[in-house]
Amino acid sequence: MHTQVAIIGAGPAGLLLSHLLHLQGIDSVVLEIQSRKHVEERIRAGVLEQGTVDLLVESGVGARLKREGLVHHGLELRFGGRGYRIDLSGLTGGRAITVYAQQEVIKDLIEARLAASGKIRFEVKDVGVHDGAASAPKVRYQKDGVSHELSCDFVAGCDGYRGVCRGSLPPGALNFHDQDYPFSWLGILAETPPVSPELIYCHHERGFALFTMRTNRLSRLYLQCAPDEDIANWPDERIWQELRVRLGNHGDIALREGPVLQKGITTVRSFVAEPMQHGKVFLAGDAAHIVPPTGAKGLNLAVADVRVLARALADFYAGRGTERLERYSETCLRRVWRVQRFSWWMTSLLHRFPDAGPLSQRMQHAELDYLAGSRAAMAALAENYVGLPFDD
Ligand code: FAS
Ligand code: PHB
Repeated sequence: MHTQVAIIGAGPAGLLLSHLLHLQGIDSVVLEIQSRKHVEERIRAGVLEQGTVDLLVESGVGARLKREGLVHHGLELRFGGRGYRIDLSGLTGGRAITVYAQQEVIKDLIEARLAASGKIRFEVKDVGVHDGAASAPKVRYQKDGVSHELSCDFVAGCDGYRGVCRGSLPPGALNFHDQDYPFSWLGILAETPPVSPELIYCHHERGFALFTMRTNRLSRLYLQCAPDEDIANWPDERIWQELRVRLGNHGDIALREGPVLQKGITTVRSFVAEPMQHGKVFLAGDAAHIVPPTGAKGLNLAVADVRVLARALADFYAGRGTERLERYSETCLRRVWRVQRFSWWMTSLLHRFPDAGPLSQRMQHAELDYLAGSRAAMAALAENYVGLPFDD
């Protein structure tokens, strides 16, 4: 079987790419190791940048997002016993973020692909990319015990951090930049109203905490924990107790407990693979880069990558040349490093570093104090948080 673009991975990067290519009349096949149910129920991101929302709406998959998404014009930083609101929209000429769960974006994209007879192969096995540098790459895979070979013009590696595409490239083809942070995030999804209508990022001597949500009845709550933490050490009541302590006792808000529907621990890492292309293989999203979740950027960066890749492939198939394809990596990496820097900065600002001495703790407080009192500093945070405008 032949297709123009073989897409590995049905996460936000792979599905949105397949959708954007379809709008340009370009054929693709999406190969996914998990089931449809699994990818539609997997709990991940929750915050969409302005540019991500605009692209989903403009490309025709944003109707439910517009109806059900929670638009936030601000967020709160909490430290030293009080809260400071960052007026995101006021500081960015009206741009905002939207709280809408990643799995809802996935459901909307799968629905749109299948309604347009899009080809998504779920529950495939042993996916392998071959001849990625040749003129006609091939992707081999197993489905229901049968071997398949998909020939294509291009391969889009949208298979996440633990996928196969990055590893399918010849040794030395890519350089890697990697940094693990000395902590992880323990996250829960709980059936309880959010403590506040906007996100609250807490810096506390016992560690970072984040109070976010999915809906007006579903809260998403995160605690900084040890990098090798065992979730078994965290019964629900200990999680609630620790959240309460880090939130602090402020008359205006109260954390109400509720049934914990899901809990898990996420690694906090910065990772970049350069370049993001080799031959006919193009990496996008978590397959090429991981950002610490503090800046809420992972999903949004995946969207930014496939927006660039879809335009470059559209140029190629429309006979407008290969210039955008040749500049794919350079174009994406400019945004990737800006977003890496912002995510590292938010992480450094708000977490407790186990080995930090009194001097760096004072510096951290001075930075928080400066931020809380400087419109210019708040504007820099706001501009990055709502999402930097797309370069092209
Ligand atoms: P994904 O990992 O989402 O998708 C890759 C797909 O490829 C998966 O479906 C996988 O099953 C499939 N795959 C893997 N190997 C394969 C193979 N060999 N063959 C076929 N398919 C294969 N980001 C934000 O922007 N905001 C947030 O609030 C936020 N919160 C997060 C919270 C958590 C707990 C986590 C873990 C991440 C969070 N992120 C957040 C980041 C996250 O959203 C990712 O950046 C996003 O899922 C990246 O999308 P993809 O690149 O499509 O990769
Ligand atoms: C989330 O809602 O899951 C979320 C929000 C903001 C972050 C990270 C995660 O920085």
